[in-house]
Amino acid sequence: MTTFRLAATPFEYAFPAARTALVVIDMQRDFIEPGGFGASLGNDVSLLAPAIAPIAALLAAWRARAWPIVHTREAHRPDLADCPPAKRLRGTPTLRIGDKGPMGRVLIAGEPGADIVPALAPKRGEIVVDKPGKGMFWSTGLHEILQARGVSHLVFTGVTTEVCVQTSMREANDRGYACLVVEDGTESYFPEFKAQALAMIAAQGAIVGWHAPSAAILAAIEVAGPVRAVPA
Ligand code: C5J
Repeated sequence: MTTFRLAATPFEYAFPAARTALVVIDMQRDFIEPGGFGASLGNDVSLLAPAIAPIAALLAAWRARAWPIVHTREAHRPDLADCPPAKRLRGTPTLRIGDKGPMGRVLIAGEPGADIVPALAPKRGEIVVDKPGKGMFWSTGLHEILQARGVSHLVFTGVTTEVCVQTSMREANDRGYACLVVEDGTESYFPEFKAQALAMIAAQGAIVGWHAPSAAILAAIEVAGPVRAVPA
């Protein structure tokens, strides 16, 4: 199997073709568009949009090679049985999880706001996981799905860097995956938190994992990688 190599922080990242999943965390309307959960917490949601184009480019590359892709959504059951009061009642948002807003009930599976933004909509055959927590392994069965497909490496994108991306990456690192986060494929409502999360991840000899720009990943796979045509 081909192994791809790229310059990353804090040192070279090597990943095997086909055993590396692209993970897109929570690129949902509720976080990215006005009127959703992110806005209800007082955030400037426009800060997340720059991640969309780099993620779209990586999705195209992964799809062209038929490599595994995971999309997550932070989304709860309509009866909120999987939303602990400690989560729902925290803070003073203008809309709480489950409340009705301009994009339907906030962070509820099946509601328009819980959908992934159209530019990054999942395609048939891609793994889509609704997660009730910030991390992608809590109460999802995703580890078993990835193990069954032989996935050993994860390339992370999505929002927000220091919340659901970092939590998921730490959970993945503990489960034995070698993880890289894409610098321009992740954003935060707080640019300084994004910078700090990236620094924490790579510190101490990649204690959680690596980070690199999307261009470095695309260059590595386009130079070395065979492209397989995949029927739509
Ligand atoms: C947050 C997320 N920030 N997807 N969720 O509550 O990062």
